Amino acid sequence: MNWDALLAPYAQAVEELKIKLKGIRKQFEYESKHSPIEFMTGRVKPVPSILEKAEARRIPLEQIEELQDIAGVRVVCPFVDDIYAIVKMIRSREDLHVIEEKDYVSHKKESGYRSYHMIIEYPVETIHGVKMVIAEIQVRTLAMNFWATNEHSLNYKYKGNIPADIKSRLQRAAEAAFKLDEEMSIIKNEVQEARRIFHRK
Ligand code: 0O2
Repeated sequence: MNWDALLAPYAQAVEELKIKLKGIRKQFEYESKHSPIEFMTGRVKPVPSILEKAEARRIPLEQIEELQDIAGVRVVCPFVDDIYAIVKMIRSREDLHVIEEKDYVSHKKESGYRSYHMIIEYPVETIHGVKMVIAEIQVRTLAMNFWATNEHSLNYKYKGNIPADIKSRLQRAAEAAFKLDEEMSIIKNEVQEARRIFHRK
């Protein structure tokens, strides 16, 4: 398998999507409005993780492109409302097509995971013409991201079998993150104004 050739359009999609999302953030800044984007990251799934996921899902190598998160972009927002603002913006874009949405913000996963996932189809121009690439956009708050990043590391460390005591602490941490998002939403206007004053300095 020529992984470099296979993954090249995915890498290009990730870079282009990151630039476009940065564009949204900049526009909000120019208009000195609250930006719903705190930061974003993107990655192409490493080959060993692709192989692991394909094996777990019994996807043969020739159909590897069925995996929907080979290209992944993550948008991290200050507040919960911002997630839905971003989702709306992504839905209305003409340079991509949303094919599936998973709202783990309103319906958290059993693990305690919260995030909004959008599976999109994105056209990448190649030397052979347009290639439609499937990518996953994850939209979450800073608090959700903090929780998910730590849980992901623990899952990696314990190879998916996190001990029960740590699991229950993670459940409590997920509840605390939820509460934090709720409290911050209530004082959102105050925080936004403080941020604007700070940036004007
Ligand atoms: P990595 O290392 O982030 O690439 P499904 O069949 O719908 O249940 P699917 O198709 O994997 O599952 O999609 P889903 O649920 O949208 O999850 C895909 C990605 O979401 C994961 O990618 C994680 O990034 C994130 N995610 C989902 N559930 C959890 C969770 O419980 N904890 C954390 N920390 N992240 C989660 P990968 O491939 O697992 O990993």
